[in-house]
Amino acid sequence: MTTNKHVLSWIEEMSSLVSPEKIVWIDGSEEQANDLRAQACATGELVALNQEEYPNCYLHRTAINDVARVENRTFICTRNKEDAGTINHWMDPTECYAKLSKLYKNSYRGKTMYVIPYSMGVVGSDFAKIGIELTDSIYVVLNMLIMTRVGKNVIDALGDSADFVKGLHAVADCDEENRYICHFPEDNTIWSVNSGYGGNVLLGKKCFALRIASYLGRKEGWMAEHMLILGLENPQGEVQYIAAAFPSACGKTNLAMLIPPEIYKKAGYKVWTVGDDIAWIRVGEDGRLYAVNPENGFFGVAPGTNEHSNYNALMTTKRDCIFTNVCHDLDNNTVWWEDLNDNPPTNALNWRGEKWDYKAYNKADKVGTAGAHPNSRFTAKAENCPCISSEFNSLKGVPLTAIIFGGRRAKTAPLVYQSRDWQHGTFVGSIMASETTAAAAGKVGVVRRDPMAMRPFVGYDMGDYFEHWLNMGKKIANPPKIFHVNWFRTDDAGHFIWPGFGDNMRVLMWILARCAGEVEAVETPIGFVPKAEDINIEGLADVNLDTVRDLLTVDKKSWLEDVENIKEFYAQIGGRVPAALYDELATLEANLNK
Ligand code: GTP
Ligand code: SPV
Ligand code: MN
Repeated sequence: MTTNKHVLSWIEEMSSLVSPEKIVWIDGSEEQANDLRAQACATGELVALNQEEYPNCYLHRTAINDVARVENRTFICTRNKEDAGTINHWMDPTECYAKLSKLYKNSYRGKTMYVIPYSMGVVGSDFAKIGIELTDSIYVVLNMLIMTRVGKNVIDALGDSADFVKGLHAVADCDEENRYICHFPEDNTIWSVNSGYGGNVLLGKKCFALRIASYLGRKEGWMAEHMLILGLENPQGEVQYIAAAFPSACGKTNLAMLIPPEIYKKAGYKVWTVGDDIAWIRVGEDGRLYAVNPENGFFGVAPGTNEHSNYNALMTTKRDCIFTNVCHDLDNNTVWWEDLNDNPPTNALNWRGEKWDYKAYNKADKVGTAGAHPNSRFTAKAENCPCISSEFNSLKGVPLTAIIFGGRRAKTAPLVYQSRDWQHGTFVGSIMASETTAAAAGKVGVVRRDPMAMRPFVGYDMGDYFEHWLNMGKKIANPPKIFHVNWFRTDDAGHFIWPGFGDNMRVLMWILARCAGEVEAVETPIGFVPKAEDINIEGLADVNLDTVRDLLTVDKKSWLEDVENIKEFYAQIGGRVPAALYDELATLEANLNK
């Protein structure tokens, strides 16, 4: 496949470590993919679904102890500990290579080593970066074929260059106690061992496109962010682009594919999806920010996806899709998950592969009783999405009008507010907080600070990351305006107050009106909040002006509690938090005490 000596000698070194029976290059062809699917079906690694209803769709179950990213086993291995920062787990690179080498040793014995050359970003674009992943898992190969651009043209684009990210993955024994997801940003290297779950093993995604890429972005003057990208088209056919960072399982895929409410649809508004998880962002010649989605597919949360909440995502999963850890309907050989519809299958296997009784479902113990795991996923091709943007394959990216941060907060954060400028916007991103979700192992529903939704994904010191945001601001002549949203405020009974999903478009419309200078706002201690009457609620049954007022309140007492928590968090990040952000924090506190 290649004569590139950097590639060949690295593969030789790795294969002498893991000792595969043979080595197979993945060429991106449909024949080869079909072959691998057949092999995986023969061993039970994949289950072929009802091919009439779900053409080219498959079901996979991971090990029961391996269903989400493992943040406490994720390491940034820089030579100096300080460069990884205090929020990341750190290991000395030499020590880490030695430790993991023992786990990799002969782990491919009797197995095939698959070599996956892939590009993050359109091959030939200035944004694009190349990786090669070595894996012992067909499931990983088939997912990478959907999530990235794979094939011979990638190897051709690499030529003789040594500039590629070296990824080594082994499911090995899938031993939880010896599971490691390690990044060596100074060596362009990722080592992942003892997991078979998405975010731990599809190395192009979080490992490369965020952790390694954020490190490269700082060095090279661009940004790698945990953001969706959408285009909002008005009835005149003009499209404005918005990027939004929400933590894992907090609504990126849903917002990226939203269907406008009837009032906007009728008027001719449309929403187009450029990306649902990751944005690579550069300053364009016109001084605006341009964003691309480096991925080629969606690795989306299945539960909650239905005809009403996210019709476009549901349609995207109807062909060429791999489902992971969902419920298997044995009567029809199809898939099911909680909130897909009100008809749970009566003859089914749950995500563990056990006979499942839907009547035993108990919201308080989803993992134990649900048909589908709360973090069960679909891997679907972007090109199969009904609302995929015509700019999806754009070489130069799309210009950003607005950046949105958002968290899952039952209280405190209002439905939407606008920052005063880039520096204040950076501050707003840096103080983001959200309740934890099933996307990562650990307790669910605990509020933690998650700056820019990047807490688990920054490949270096968090304070340096904030500084990089501020520095980027100085290079952008026409910066996007920065906002914060919260779809998840609850009433005293714990129900979400805002209808969310498609109706989030109502908030986007206010955001774009602000960017165009078309609407006034109310200045509050935290930033600009809409006048309640400026959020369009026409056609909403359960929301009136008072509800909106409620959603927009800024409660000084709970914000002052937040300020104390932010001080602790900044202190935890340590000495590299920029002084400008401490100034913003002091301003916030003073505003609240006024
Ligand atoms: P990752 O893929 O983990 O990065 O997640 P994501 O940010 O793309 O989240 P996704 O859109 O998949 O949504 C996760 C969960 O949040 C699903 O269960 C959704 O049903 C729910 N959700 C999404 N948007 C909304 C909303 O506007 N309101 C409410 N109440 N729930 C939402
Ligand atoms: C996330 O957790 O933010 C995801 C899924 O997008 S994973 O690929 O597992 O990271
Ligand atoms: Mn994500």
